[in-house]
Amino acid sequence: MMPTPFDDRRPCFLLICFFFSVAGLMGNAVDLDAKQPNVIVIMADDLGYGDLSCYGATALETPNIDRLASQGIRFTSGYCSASTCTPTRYSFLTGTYAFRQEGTGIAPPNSPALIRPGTATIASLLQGVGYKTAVIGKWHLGLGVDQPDWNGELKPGPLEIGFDHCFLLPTTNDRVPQVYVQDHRVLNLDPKDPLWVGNKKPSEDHPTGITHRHTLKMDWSHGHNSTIHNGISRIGFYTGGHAARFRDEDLSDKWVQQSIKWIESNKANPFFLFFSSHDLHVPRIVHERFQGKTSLGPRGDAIVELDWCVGELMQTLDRLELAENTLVVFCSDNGPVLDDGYKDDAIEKIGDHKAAGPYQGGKYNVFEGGTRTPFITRWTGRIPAGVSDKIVCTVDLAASCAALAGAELPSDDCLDSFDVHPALLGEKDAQGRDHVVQQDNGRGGNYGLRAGNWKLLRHDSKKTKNSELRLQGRPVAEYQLFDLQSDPGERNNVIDQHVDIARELKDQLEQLIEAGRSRP
Ligand code: NG6
Ligand code: CA
Repeated sequence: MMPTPFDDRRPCFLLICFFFSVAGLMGNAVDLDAKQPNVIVIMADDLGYGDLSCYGATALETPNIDRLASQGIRFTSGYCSASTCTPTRYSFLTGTYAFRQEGTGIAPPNSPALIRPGTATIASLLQGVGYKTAVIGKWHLGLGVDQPDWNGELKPGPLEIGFDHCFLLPTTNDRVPQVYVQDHRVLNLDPKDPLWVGNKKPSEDHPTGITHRHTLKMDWSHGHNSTIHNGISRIGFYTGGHAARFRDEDLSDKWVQQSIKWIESNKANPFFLFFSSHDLHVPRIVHERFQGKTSLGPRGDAIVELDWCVGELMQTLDRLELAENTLVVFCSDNGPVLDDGYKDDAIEKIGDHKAAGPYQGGKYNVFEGGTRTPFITRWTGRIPAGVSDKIVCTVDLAASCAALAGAELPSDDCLDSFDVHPALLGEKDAQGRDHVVQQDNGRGGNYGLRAGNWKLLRHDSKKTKNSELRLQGRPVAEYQLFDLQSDPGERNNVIDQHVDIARELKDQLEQLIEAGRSRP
């Protein structure tokens, strides 16, 4: 097979150095587009707009993420496409809004793979143009055909949709089981102690968060009362697989270690790493060295642990001299929630901290707080430092990274992914999106449409979670309209004053949903 120009970076690097010096002497601009950048997407879990010091938090400090922001672009209108995890991850990877696909709401422990093999993803597009690709961290997009074969081959999974390597927490850590999946197998599984996962109590005497509540190291507040592991009861039941089970406290260390190892062995190629953190999802059990580090309790400590992970990854890029050829994107999978099922003092210790910043709502709803989240891009030497108010969304990363890597988008995939790479790179006069659709959880839920400074809410289900309206016990109107310029907190519904605008936006939203795609 003919070597591609990217099989070995050394000659390429020398050539570029030569090009740089000649171009420098001639005073010409260098076309960096010619080189495929590495891409690292760091996705936080349940991190709100106001949870980082670079986004205004004062109750804690996030020096590493702040440094990333100060060296790159901090977006003030950066979105994830849904206010729960599974649909945001689905749309980030596939470039298609999750509401177009049945069964993409929060995935249960035994969920089959939600992204069908053959679907183009950000990983398969980059892999197709010579990238090495890996996902390390939380998956929560299902494994297997009908359900995961925990004791056999776990496929299809990431390796069937464009990843060369995966090292995963299969679902989310408040769901069973607490084991790592490495490529197609549960790591360290002893065949003599098979792993069983189910949604019914396996035997009468199986200890649960209800029967053994007094033994728990972190009590539950709602749900999360089934099988106990590491002193924490979870959603769902499991038995066996004892040698494979991890300690919650070690997740971040393990993933950072695995990521560093993988970057080191793949640095000769262009690479794409999806670092999928579990911080600050429940149960918020951080490593001992971060426990008690903030006044906010475990939720704040988890933000500090996340910040540490980002610092380790940045240091690795510096040490390997990769920062100048690596686009780092930092984002979140949905907005914040305080009590998400465990008694971890998140509400009691919140003080003046505003997890969603100036926005209303958070996880589970379509107010801005649900999807407008921290969004930072950094590419040393390529991205000018600054703050951007351009609208960008995690669903755009597939098309944007494909464009940067020289991969062509298939016409019938990545149906909602816009190439906004000029905005992501802070290029002069670059435009972001002019609209973005927000959803809560899965198909058939509620929608938000932000277009310019207008925001239309469509509550099909007539109820909303985790917002001021719910807390006040007030019903939610089917349609509401807000002017985000004067009312970023979405408190003043102006639908009756702007009937024409509301009608236009209703039509636009309906059209975006019905058309089956928004990318031309
Ligand atoms: C909910 C869980 C919540 C969390 C969420 C998924 C209960 C009562 N609540 O059903 O704790 O796990 O699912 O979060 O069980 S996400 O960030 O992965 O979408
Ligand atoms: Ca989440």
